[in-house]
Amino acid sequence: MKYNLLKLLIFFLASMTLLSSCKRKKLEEVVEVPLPAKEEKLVIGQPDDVKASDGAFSLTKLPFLYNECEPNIGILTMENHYSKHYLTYTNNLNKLVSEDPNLTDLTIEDILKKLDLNNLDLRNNAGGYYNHTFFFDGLKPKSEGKPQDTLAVAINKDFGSFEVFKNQFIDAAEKQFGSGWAWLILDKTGKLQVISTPNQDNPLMPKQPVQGIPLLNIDVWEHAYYLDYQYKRKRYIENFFKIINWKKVSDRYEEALNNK
Ligand code: MN3
Repeated sequence: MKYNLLKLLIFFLASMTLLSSCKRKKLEEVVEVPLPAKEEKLVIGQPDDVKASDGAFSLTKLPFLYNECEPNIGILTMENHYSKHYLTYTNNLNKLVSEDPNLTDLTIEDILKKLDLNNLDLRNNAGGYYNHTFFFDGLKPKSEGKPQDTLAVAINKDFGSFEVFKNQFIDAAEKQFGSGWAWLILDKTGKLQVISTPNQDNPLMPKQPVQGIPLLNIDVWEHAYYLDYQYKRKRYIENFFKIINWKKVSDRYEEALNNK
């Protein structure tokens, strides 16, 4: 009797041990993931360390660190956008300018205004340089929310209210098919308008449906938001309103009025 009880106890303990080792094995199989190789580790530098090639144009200084617009624009998106995409447009433009004597000493605005739209290399890279410089200059980690000065008055006058303007801007940016930009501009009649442009085109270029002086822009190429928002472009555009530098936009408006 005693012997049988001992046997039973041994059998029970052995079963438990076997069961728990099986469980452990199963668990190990499920959680085991390959560790990243050393070369896959991400290195994120500083915006000030990024330098364009020698030439007519340099990068605008990013007015904040890569992580400072989080969570509205993530650190990886900002780093890629500034140090890879923007840098490439700038270096390409410098090369094109160095090869074409007609472009020597022109401002970027003059290059765009005199552009031959059939010159796709210059159109894409001069556009890309201008649009990105303008975009990064207009960002601020903590936005004022909305303008408070003469621009605010003009927005109320031309759109009816800030909310109407905001909805129009979000709509234009969301509906721009494929890659492109949405803009707030001052048109030739002195009226504010919301427009969008495809690819790297912008409202300074010839033969645009609406030409005008840019005041605010948003990049809706997928590289500008896809890591953070995937297909939810509208969420990105809505959150963009949390990082607009309205003081900068107002300064641009005053300058545009003075230059008209
Ligand atoms: Mn871009």
